[in-house]
Amino acid sequence: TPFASDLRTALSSRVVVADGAMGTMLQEYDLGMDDFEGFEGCNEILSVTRPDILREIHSAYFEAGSDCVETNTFGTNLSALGEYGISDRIAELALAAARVAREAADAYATPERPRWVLGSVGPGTKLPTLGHVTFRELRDAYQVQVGAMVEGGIDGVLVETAQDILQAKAAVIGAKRALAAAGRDLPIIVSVTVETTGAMLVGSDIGAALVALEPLGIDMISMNCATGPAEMREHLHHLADNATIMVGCMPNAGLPELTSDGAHYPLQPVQLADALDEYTRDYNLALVGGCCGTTPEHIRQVVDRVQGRPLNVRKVTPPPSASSLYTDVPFRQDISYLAIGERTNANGSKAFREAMLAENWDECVDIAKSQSRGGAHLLDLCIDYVGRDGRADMDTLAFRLATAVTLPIVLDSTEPPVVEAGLERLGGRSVINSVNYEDGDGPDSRMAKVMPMVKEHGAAVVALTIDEEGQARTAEWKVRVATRLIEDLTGNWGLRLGDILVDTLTFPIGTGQEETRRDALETIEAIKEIKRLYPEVNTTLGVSNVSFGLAPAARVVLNSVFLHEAVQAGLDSAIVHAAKIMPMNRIPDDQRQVALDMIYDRRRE
Ligand code: HCS
Repeated sequence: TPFASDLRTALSSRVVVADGAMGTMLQEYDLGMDDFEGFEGCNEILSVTRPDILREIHSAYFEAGSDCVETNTFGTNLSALGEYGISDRIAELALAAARVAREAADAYATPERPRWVLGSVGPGTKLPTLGHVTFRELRDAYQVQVGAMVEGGIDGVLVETAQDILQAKAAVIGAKRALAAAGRDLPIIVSVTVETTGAMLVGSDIGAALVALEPLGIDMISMNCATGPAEMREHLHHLADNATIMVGCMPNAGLPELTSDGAHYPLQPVQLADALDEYTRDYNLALVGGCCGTTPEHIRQVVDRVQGRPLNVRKVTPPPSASSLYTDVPFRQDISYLAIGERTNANGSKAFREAMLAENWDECVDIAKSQSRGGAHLLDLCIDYVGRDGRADMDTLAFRLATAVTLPIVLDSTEPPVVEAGLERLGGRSVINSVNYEDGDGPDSRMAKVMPMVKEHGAAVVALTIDEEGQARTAEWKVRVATRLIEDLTGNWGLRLGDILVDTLTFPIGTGQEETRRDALETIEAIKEIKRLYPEVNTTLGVSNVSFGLAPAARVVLNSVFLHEAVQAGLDSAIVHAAKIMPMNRIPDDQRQVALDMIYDRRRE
């Protein structure tokens, strides 16, 4: 039936219309200090003191034809209630608000015309990316809020007005934990706010937000607040072309104009309806509604134009990508390879290690920035160093790098708590380096500890060809472990093939040791075979290891030639010092020949 009572089913088949504003509607009422229990301006209090007003607003939207209304819980969170010193009332106020909305919805619902309640989850006033609040505090408070709203009868969760991707992640993860605890599977929508600058408050473009949020396992990405529909158009276009999940839009009634008696929203109901009519067609929007300045009259006109319109199937195949706070970076580059900067590594770079040990964080950030200038697309960050507090070092550096560099981060650590510290600081989509079977895949293995974090935070992974027997040395062994990893990560952990970067490992071939001299060759053969078996999987490699032990100039040549050969064989990305990779036409023929003979084990004794 076209009016199935399940919200998720409805959203996937036809245009669902939400309500308009709550906050600006409340401003129209003449409310006194008593209504706010003395907490002047704290709209959330009204859920217990003036449920009659909320009922009136919800009813007005249902009368106008809304399929769903939002709970009065935009500020029922840690920081917004915290401003009034009442953050201990999150559950109480969220529950009360959800009950009022539920009752209103039930009063209008009929078998033919279900009405739903979306639990509004606002951003609060403190942004984790800027260090105002920790990820964990936020996540846990959001869990409390969503848990109470579920108890109050919501049909879906709407994380809205997201200004910081990391805050939105905390909200989604908190919501998922609450839903799991309640044994419920409700749709989760994340609606981001893009300012007139074209970016979210912390500087993220819409692509960065999509790449980071979609893998969390949400149902829809939407946009709301800050602007009217006109300014949202190009961003909606991007979402329509790149989101594999549903897309929604709830604009303000235009850009607010400041007048002597407060903000005035200029967009007329028919203009909002015109825009949303066009956007639902062009971008196949599943949910539309209004934000600040919109009224039941706006919604009435939107309902008349788009409500119930069937959705087309949007078939998109966006490239698997990582993102920084600012922008997204596909794992597969059109030309050449994806360069993962290797210098921000306490084991691989002396300069970085010394800066870290001296806790000269500015210097660490400078090294990261120089990688960025040198041509890296992603940044490998490894702070593991015996005797240091890895969690603390990762916490410090990931926090700084999140805003200081525009490159997505590869969190490189053998310690699950270190990986977690990084994930809790990075708003973008990170890559975890690595998972492998060094200690097997049992319940106490690192694999079993890291993968739940990868899943919960929506990260991608480097899958390293190491098993219980050690580091895979032959092509056959490398392919065997890669296959096991790929099948495990997709089958048991639900990763997409494109979110796996298989690292086939390579050993130094110039040390004169008999047992490693064929290593580059075996690696190249393994890459070819893995790409043949799994064309969608990405491959990566720590290239510089191949030349370990040689003189610096020879290392540059061997690394560059080996990288070139590996890319020819199908290598998608490499962990390298990008600025020190030479193009083939700049390497003298005789030197290149020596390198090729080493790589393909054609050395004369
Ligand atoms: N649903 C909220 C959003 C504020 S940005 C409201 O007040 O309408």
